[in-house]
Amino acid sequence: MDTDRRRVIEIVNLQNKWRREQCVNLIASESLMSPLAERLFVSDFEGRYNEHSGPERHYEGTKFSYEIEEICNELFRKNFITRYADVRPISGAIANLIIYAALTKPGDIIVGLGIPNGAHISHTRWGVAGIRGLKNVDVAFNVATMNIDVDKTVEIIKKASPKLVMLGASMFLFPEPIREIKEQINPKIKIIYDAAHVFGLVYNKVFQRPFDEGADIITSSTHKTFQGPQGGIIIGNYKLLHEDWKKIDTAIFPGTLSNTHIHRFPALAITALEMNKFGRAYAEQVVKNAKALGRALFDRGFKVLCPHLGFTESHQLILDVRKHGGGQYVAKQLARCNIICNKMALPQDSPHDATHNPSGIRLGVQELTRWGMKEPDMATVAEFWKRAMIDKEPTERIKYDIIAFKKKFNKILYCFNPQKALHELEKVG
Ligand code: DSN
Repeated sequence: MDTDRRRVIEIVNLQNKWRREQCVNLIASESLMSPLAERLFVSDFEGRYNEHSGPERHYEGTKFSYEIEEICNELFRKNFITRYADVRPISGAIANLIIYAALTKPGDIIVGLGIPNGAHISHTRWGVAGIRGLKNVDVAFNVATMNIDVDKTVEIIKKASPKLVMLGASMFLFPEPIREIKEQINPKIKIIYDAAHVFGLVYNKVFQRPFDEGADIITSSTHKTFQGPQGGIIIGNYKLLHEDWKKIDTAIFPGTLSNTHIHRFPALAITALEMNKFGRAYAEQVVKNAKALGRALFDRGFKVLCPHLGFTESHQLILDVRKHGGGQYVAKQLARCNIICNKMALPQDSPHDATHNPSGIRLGVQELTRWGMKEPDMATVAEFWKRAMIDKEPTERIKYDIIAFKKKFNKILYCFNPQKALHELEKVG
C-alpha cells in the first residue's frame, strides 16, 4: 500500500518534471494553463453538483456555482457578441453530441470533412455521431490546398440533404470557406463550426470569424489553442432562433449531462480574462511561430505541406514523413529525444496505413509559444528535428541538448503575474 502511495506521488512529480521542464511539446490538441488558472482548478467546487435546465436549479448550495458558471457564459457571450453561450459540456465531443441530440434524429445525414481529411472522430459514425445513429457523408477535399473544395462540396450537400454541416477539424491549417458554402446551400441546413483546435485563435480574431461568415453554432473544447482547463462549450450565433437554443439547453440537461464539472469554471474564467488582456499578442505569435517552424523544417529538407500557402494560418503544421519511416516511426523516434508530437493520417493513406503507420505528423506550437519561444527558437527546434531524423545522432545526446534548451524557457507567459495574483488571492481568501 505504502509503495503504491509513494508511486502515485512520484508519478505526478515525474510527469510534471518531464513534460514541463524537459520536453519540446508539439501536440496540437494540448494546452498549458496559467499558474493562476491552475491554482484555482482545485477547490470545493470539485465535489459539488449544479444540475439545471435554464434557471431552474435542482440542488441547494449552488449560489456560487451558479455565479461562476454565469461569469464564464457572459465572458463568451461578450466575446462572440451573442446571447447564447453555455460552458456546461464537459468536452468538445460531448458538445457535438449535445448538438446532435438537440437538432437531429437517428437516421439523419450530416456532412463533415471525413476522417482522411482531418475530421474529428465525433463528426463521424465511429464517434458520437454514430451513437446518435447519424450517417456521415464526406466533403470534397482539395489535397493541394488542404481545404474544402467548395463547388464539389456544395453539390454533395445538395444531393445528401443533410441536417447539419460539421465544419472544423483536427487537422486544421487554413480558415474554411464557411461563407462560400453557406451562401449556396439550403438555409435550413445548419452549419456547426467545431472550433476546438483553433478556438484560442478565433477568440482573439486572428484566424476566421465563424459567425460573421455564416456559422449557426460554434462547438469547441476549451483546452487547445485556448489554453484553459479541459472542457467543452457551445456558442450560438445571435441570429439563432430562441427555440433552437432551448432545444440545446434541454439536450445539455437532462439530455446528455448530469453534473457539469463545476471545478473547471474558475480556471476557465481566468483563462478568458487572460485572453482578453494578452490573447491577441499570444495568438499572433502562435501563427508567426507556426509559419517560422514550417519554413525552418522545410529548409532542412522536411516535406512540410503547403509551402505555397505559407505552410499554415493556424497553430498547426502537417508533415509528410513517409521518406523518414512514416508517422508512427517518426513520432516514436522523436519522443526518445523528448520531442513530443503525434502521427497523423493524410488524405491519401489507406485505412490500414491510417491506423498503423500513417504518412503524416501533426505539430502545434501553442505550448512553445506559451513558454515564450519566438521565431528564432523555431529554427532551434527544427535543428533538433534534423539531428534526430536526418543526421541520426544518438537520441541521448539530442535529449541532453533539449533539456538544456528548455531551461531557458521556464515561465508561462501571456497570463496574469502569478505572484501578484496569488498574493491578491490570499488577501481575498
Ligand atoms: N483527438 C484530439 C486531437 O485532435 O488531438 C482532439 O480531441
